[in-house]
Amino acid sequence: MRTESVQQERRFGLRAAELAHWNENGYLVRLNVFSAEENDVLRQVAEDVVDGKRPYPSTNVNQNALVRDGNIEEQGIHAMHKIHHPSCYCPEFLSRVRDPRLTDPLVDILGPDILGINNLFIWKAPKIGLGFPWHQDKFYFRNRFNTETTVGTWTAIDPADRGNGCLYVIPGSHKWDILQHDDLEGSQQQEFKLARGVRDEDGFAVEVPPGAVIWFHSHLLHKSTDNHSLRFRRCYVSHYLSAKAEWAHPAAMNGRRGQPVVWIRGETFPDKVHEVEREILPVPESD
Ligand SMILES: O=C(O)CCC(=O)C(=O)O
Repeated sequence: MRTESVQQERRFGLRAAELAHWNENGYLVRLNVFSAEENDVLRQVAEDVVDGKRPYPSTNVNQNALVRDGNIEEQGIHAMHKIHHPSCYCPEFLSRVRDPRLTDPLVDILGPDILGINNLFIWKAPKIGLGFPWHQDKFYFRNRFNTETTVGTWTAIDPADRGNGCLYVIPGSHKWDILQHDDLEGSQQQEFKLARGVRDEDGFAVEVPPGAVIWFHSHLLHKSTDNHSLRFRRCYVSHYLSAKAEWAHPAAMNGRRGQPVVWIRGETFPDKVHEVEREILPVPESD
């Protein structure tokens, strides 16, 4: 379906040096992409969801595993891990997920026709916020889509550093195959498995100020560490797919209700992933 008849002007596309960095390393950082005021809007909406001031599917509101498992008592955002798919339920997140400052660079990597396949606002609470083990996003996304790469974007809401659990990457690992991923023991969010054989000493800490964005390839090995500081480490993550990608299998298409695919820009194609949401979704009555 043709959604936009005119070629969208791109102010924020990748410069040659950035594309070269992407091709060599599999990730890219830009500073000052979003202002403190803009990020504060997202932070406030996310807090309103946690405080029950916004309708939101309760299944998409996930507590920190230590709180969830009864090991620690915390309230409000101190008890939180993430809200899932906020762009489906909150207009402020829908406009952020489509913001050209996030998506113009994607056109140079994925082409002009782009879908959103996952997004999450993450709180890493002071002292108890848990890290994510080494993983490659494609280990998960390949169960849903056939495509060379999806692209993740990671926006810092707070300063992210080694103390509060910033992102670590292994530069160049986007050229590697997808590794085996093994289950982890102990209290963690149980969303991610650990990529086998990865060495911590190969990781590079991507410390960034608020408003910075990291774009990353779906083969790129990345992780984050626990928050040992007294500060929050919040971020907003959104993942994108070319609209020329195909469903991995019919069940992936049929299972999309829990994992909505959102139109971002450009066209969709009837024989590809084209079952997309364009508007804010209703929150089920039971919530
Ligand atoms: O924000 C983090 O700490 C890690 C996020 C991450 O690894 C992911 O979304 O794939």
